[in-house]
Amino acid sequence: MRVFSGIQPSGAMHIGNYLGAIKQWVKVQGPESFYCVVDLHALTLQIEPGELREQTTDYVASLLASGLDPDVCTLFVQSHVASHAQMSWLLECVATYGELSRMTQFKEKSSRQEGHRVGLLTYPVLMASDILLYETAEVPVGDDQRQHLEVTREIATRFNNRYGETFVIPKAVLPPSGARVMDLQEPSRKMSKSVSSPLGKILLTDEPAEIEKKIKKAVTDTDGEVRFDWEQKPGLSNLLEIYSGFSGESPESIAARYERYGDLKSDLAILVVESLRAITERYHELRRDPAGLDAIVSLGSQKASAVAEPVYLRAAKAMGLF
Ligand code: ATP
Ligand code: LTN
Repeated sequence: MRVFSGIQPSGAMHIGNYLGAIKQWVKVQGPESFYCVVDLHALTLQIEPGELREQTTDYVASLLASGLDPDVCTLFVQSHVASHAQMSWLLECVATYGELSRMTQFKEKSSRQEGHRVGLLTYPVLMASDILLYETAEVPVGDDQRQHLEVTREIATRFNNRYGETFVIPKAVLPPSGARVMDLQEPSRKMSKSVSSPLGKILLTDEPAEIEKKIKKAVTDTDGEVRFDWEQKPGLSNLLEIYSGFSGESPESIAARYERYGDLKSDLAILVVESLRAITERYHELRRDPAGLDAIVSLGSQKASAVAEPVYLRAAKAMGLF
């Protein structure tokens, strides 16, 4: 089964990224899995060149530390494979302005930024290109990417109808728990690299004391009953969801074991610290060997190009190029 997914190297990785996406990537990885650090996507928001370069390597290290095995799957960097940008132009001439301007992420991010970049609008087309180039069947992502997957399917279907069968129609695959981890301070919105405050998100690289502090200070409610109920108790339900994401137990059965918020928070802090400990240690080890990381992504780009280029050429020919 061909699998593709990507993550932007902008801002440090948080447990929403881990539970919503990376944990599934690791679980389903195999010779047909392609995972990509999407540095071209990171250019849609303000980022210093040096920071982008540094974070791209950080992300490669974090993904390996989380359990991706370069001997099993293909891990690479988007800008190293030219077909992504090339395919994106072709698909910009298939996607419509209307469908792109209706995207929730575009509306949110463009309203926060004066003089926002055109890339913010065309972002889902580049994402569709990423996915379609690999004849992808399944895309493991968090809930916030569902809408982008729908547009990908529409663009692919429109292309196939207009120019002949060219693309496989992919589908999103969401994890059973942790598909939408919320901000610890504002549980009405998702934990986000670019929007959440430091207290609102737990980073993969946070020290144990910081993790404990953030969980302790997480916003809950005052009625005191431990119950899984997103409507009435979004803050507490988020903590139960995180617990479930790390332990595999259902949020309801976790809730049944606790009478007090404080006890739940203490145990959750221990669970998160323990779950992230091995990842953090491995990350620091890998980060000390930048040449080793370069070698991994360089091989990854070669493997990715070999799959993506023929698909790009097929699409270009179908449209009348060459
Ligand atoms: P930003 O909010 O700044 O756009 P992000 O935190 O959403 O960034 P991405 O690189 O865009 O991070 O996302 C990488 C993967 O992590 C995607 O599959 C996305 O669905 C998933 N993801 C991101 N945030 C969450 C979250 N809060 N809960 C679950 N999954 C998430
Ligand atoms: N838009 C995604 C990142 C992304 C992606 C992809 C995810 C870019 N290309 C292809 C899955 C498949 C996000 O998480 N913000």
